[in-house]
Amino acid sequence: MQNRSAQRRRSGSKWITLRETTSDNQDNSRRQRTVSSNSFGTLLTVTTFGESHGPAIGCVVDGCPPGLKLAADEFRRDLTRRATGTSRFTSQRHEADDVEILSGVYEGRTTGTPIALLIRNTDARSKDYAEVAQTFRPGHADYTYWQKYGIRDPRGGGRSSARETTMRVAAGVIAKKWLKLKFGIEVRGWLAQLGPLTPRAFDWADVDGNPFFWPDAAMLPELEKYIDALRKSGDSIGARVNVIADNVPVGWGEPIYGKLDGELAAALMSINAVKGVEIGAGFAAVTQRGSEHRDEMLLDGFTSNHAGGILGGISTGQPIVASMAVKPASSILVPGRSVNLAGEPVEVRTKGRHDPCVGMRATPIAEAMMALVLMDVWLRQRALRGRER
Ligand code: EPS
Repeated sequence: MQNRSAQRRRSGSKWITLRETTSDNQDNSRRQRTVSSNSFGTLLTVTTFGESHGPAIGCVVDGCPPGLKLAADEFRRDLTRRATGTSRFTSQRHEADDVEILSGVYEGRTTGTPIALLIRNTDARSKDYAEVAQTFRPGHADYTYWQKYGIRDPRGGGRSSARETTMRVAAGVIAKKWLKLKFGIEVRGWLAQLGPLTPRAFDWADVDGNPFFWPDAAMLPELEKYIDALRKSGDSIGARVNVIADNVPVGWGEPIYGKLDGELAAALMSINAVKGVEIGAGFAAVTQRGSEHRDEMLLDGFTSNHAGGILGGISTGQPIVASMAVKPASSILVPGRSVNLAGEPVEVRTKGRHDPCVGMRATPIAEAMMALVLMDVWLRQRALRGRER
């Protein structure tokens, strides 16, 4: 068996340690008892599967109570909001994103058994990834997947692709519907910052009327110009997405280790490219005084919502407010230094159909994750208190 530092010395590179001999790989597979993390949730669990360029992607939603009306065409709206190719400002991959309900629904209603959803990939162009297969895109999960598993599907980023988020959105449609019907809960998001640009006005009516989810329609020409120039330069940009849930009853979420804010942060942070999450005032709390940050309580309610609707990990009855930072995508045309599989220095330029701002498509994904967390904590609240609310 080869010793890793000896291999490093031989390849002359600190990056190449895992493409080892066959006997090493066999040894690794015995040693690594990895726990898969393709599922989340406690009483409402979601498991996603599939790769960006595989035949299909899918999910299993388990724990949805019986009796909810559900039809395949109900997934259309949110999947289209998230999809690529719906404007010139996103990746030009054109997926049909047609949902097939494979199980868990009978005569148009959920049965309480696992709901399996499938979407076939119809527009993968794997030849774009021939070069990527031999290198690590700087800033991409190419490198860590390869080191972790010793093998990776490089086509379209494989499992690490934003394509996976399609199934989060599909699962989220079920949770959003349930929460709305049962409690009137509305989960909505918007793009709160695109690179240096922030909205100067806010109107919910504007948010769904443009491909940016931007709440200030008067600024759209500015955004379009910005993204057009960015795309021309071959670069990408980060973004901030805000998401809010209205009408969440007081008392949901667990204390201590199962805090609602902790679960939300984990769920949002699990979205591809998310590098930061804030709840309520978030990092602004660092410079606030207690007298400013606290939300005073009057007979008719709280005077403010710096807590983001959560105190002690439990919902206050105020809107739940979260915000996330989405990094600029690493698949860009601007050349960057990296190494190839042989441990040699290379210059990487990523060709293909990529997003200049992945954050632009993240609003429906953030909504879905928040809805799934809320439905899960409600199921736990019902189990704890033995009643609907
Ligand atoms: C993605 C790269 C592109 C995007 C893809 C996410 O994939 P491809 O090169 O195969 O076109 O189009 O986004 C989707 C397909 C989607 O449905 O979101 C990436 O590297 O994450």
